[in-house]
Amino acid sequence: MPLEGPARIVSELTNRGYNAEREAVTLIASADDPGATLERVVDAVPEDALVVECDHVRSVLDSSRGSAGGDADRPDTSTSTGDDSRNHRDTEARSAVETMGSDGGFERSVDPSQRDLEIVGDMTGQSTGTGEYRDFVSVFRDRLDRLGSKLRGRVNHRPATAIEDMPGGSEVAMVGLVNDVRSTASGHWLIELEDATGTFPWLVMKDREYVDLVDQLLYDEVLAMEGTLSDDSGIAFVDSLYFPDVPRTHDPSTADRHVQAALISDVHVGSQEFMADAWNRFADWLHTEAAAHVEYLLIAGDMVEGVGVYPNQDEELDIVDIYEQYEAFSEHLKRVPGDLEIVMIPGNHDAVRLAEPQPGFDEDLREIMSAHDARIVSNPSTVTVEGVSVLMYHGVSLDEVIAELPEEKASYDEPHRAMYQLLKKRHVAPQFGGHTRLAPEKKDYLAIDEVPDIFHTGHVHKLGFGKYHNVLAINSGCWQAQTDFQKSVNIDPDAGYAPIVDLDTLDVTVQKFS
Ligand code: D5M
Ligand code: FE
Ligand code: ZN
Repeated sequence: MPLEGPARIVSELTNRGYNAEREAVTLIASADDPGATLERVVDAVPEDALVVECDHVRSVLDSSRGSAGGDADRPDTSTSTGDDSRNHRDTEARSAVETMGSDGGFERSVDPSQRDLEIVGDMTGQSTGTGEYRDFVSVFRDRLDRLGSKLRGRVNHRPATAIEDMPGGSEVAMVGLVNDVRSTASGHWLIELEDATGTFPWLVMKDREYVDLVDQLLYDEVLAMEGTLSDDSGIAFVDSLYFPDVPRTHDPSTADRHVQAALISDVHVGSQEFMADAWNRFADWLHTEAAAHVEYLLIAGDMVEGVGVYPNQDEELDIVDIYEQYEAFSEHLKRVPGDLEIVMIPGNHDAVRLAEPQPGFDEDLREIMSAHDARIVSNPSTVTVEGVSVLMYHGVSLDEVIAELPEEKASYDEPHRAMYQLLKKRHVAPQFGGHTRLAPEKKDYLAIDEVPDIFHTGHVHKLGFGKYHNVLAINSGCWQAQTDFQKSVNIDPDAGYAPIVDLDTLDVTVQKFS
């Protein structure tokens, strides 16, 4: 039986952390049902064993030969908990299906009953914005309320107007939005904070340790400052500065079983630069045994190239009709295994409003993209996958963070560092009025209320990942080769990679298809 050949058994054992004696592998391979035998051997080896020995295999084979009625597949309920026996049966069912593959081809077999996917923060259909000025007021007020609440316990804050009335020399603190950042003639920094009552100026002296943080500020982010009032109470000298931030003690949740998610973005179907070959290799790989544990596919926006997104973009279009682009995307999506759970959010090239938050696609587009019952949610959205919360955001604000912040804090080569800044500011798109367009809404859907376990973005077409206060930040690269624009500004995209996350450990491996 080619599928149960020794190489496959060795790799299966290695995946579970075991080395094996050669003869042990041969014994498993020559058993009646190698898949089931392997499962039983793994159950039977002592907990502290690192090597599967032939004695372990022999004792399993002997005991199944002796079992009444030949019901060797039944888990030993005397030693297994309810959950274990369920896993046991599922894996056996899986090996049974695998052996049915023709010509030695691998056939995926997953158990949907083990799946656990919950959409938490989808704002599709919730948009309340009328586009009027007062909606901008409410969205910023909501931001200050919600992100401010993460800071108010840390400082003894007062409203801006109350600070003005306090005696000179008082110790004061305030929580507010960054309204302005200016350097003074003498090289100090003046930061104007705004709250619901008004604004107050804070001075960061050039020789204070906080001066480095001034470089990292973005307009409209929420901060707390502590300091000392000047003699005339007209300004406060900053002693401390706080970001809403992610607590260093954040303890991420992980899945209870070995299951993986592929995180991708920026497919750009319809562009002449869309890399169909790389995509097909990726889709084919998902059908192989190496991807047997990949049960989720998360796509963080820019499904298609779109039309009229950038000047002269039409010169590089392969498909000029937007609906035809989505039809082609859907065909490409059909190539991935039908048993994957797929979640998609839109990006700036997609056919939804550009202002963020972007609701999920409308009915017409959902119908076109109905392949595999993908879940289509807003940008941003949070999805909980087997207990692991994933904040998905396309990433347009990253351009701004990279442009505004010093190179070592945020760059295209290390996009995950720019993501750290968003986590620190607890907001996916703090700065309003630049690249990022903000939709006026009653609620600020872009604030990061709950700390995610994984933060997934795309947009900058660069692959990068790392951990910030234990949160895994991944920017997932793209499936579009370098465009003329990118050539002109020296953006060298990471195209044709798929980062794969182990949801049980939050470890990342990168698969290359280009
Ligand atoms: O953008 C991919 C990356 O390239 C992102 O960092 C923006 C940048 N980009 C690409 N084309 C342009 C133009 N024409 N102007 C400015 N910036 C651009 P994406 O939107 O995902 O294609
Ligand atoms: Fe893109
Ligand atoms: Zn984009």
